[in-house]
Amino acid sequence: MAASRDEVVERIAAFTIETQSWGYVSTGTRFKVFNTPGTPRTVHEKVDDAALVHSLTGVTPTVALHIPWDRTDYAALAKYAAEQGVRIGSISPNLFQDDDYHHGSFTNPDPAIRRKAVEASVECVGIMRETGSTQMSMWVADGTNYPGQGDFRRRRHWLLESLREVYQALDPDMSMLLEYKLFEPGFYHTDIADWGQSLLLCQELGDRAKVLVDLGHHALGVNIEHIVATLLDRDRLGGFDLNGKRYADDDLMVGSTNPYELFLIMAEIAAAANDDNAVVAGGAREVLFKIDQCAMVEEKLPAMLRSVEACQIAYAKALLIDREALLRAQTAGDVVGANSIVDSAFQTDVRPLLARARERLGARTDPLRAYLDSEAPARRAAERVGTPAGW
Ligand code: LRH
Ligand code: MN
Ligand code: MN
Repeated sequence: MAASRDEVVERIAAFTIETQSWGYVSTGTRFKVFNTPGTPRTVHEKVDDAALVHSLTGVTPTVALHIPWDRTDYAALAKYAAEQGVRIGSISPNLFQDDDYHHGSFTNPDPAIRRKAVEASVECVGIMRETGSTQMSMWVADGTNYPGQGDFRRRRHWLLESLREVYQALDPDMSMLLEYKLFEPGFYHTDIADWGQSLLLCQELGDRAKVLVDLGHHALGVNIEHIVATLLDRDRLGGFDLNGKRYADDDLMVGSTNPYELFLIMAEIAAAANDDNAVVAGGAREVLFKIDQCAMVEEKLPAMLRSVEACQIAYAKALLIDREALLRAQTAGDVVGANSIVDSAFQTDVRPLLARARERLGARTDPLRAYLDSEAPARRAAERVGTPAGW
């Protein structure tokens, strides 16, 4: 049976999504960064925007930070966030923006640079303690552009050694989510190129190291839902960086061009959450759903609201798949029937269910409309004069 409408409402109300500080500022492309009025100038204003999104949607209680983009007095920021009604979520060390990382961070041939990268990451563990964060979201930007530029196995040993030191610095209630990326900034190879590379490293690190799946970090045509199912089955799915992909790491609004893919990914989550045999204890419930999108020409707050809704729509539709009928069709070899069952859940308009979930949460039934009709856009634009914060 599919979940009843009431169950869907309940589960959508309980389904939380993390927004990210860099999604509230102007990021753009390498050709031009366009600003929009009301862009935050400080990390506190980024938190204000995250809090506004949470008050409108009721489902985004945490905001992810990147260090040093968000360098500040962290204990004070955590207190400030709590006063605004949100918490600090995952923390990411930036191992890519210093000149020292010209030839890599954890895999740099220079041991002093590797040490610097480890120390920058261990500093993030301290920030996690100060802010109450329990998840380190780790992306290693290392890679090469040309054959011969680096020694794969030597680099792998350095990578593992560095990651191990950071992992061991985590408190017992903290976890490391290890992201992979097919290309960029390295175009010949990246040191953690795919889920297999990431999984192997996680297995070598320990149980609290899990794979983070960024929806934009795959080649076109890769079946991401199959990767998700496999990781769920091994209890190694740490979470998602959610965004929309047309070509690669486009960081567009979630589900904007590929809503079916997002739905099929959520279908794996919904199925695993229902099926104790498929998930090692607690697995599905611990998955982090983090938005990782960048504003190129779009207004950031509306874009974030669209993305949150896209996640909710995909999850609600996934919950509507009639699992028993699907199992019967699969068992009977009814290919078209099985596919129709999945598709008919996707075709359902779940927006009325989302509105009911928001009512239950005391949020706005149409968050985007409520934001656009409020005084917030004009107030933010009037108050936030001066230089906007960078990433
Ligand atoms: C890398 C990435 C990673 C970073 C973020 C800014 O492409 O997806 O998650 O932390 O972008
Ligand atoms: Mn990412
Ligand atoms: Mn990315």
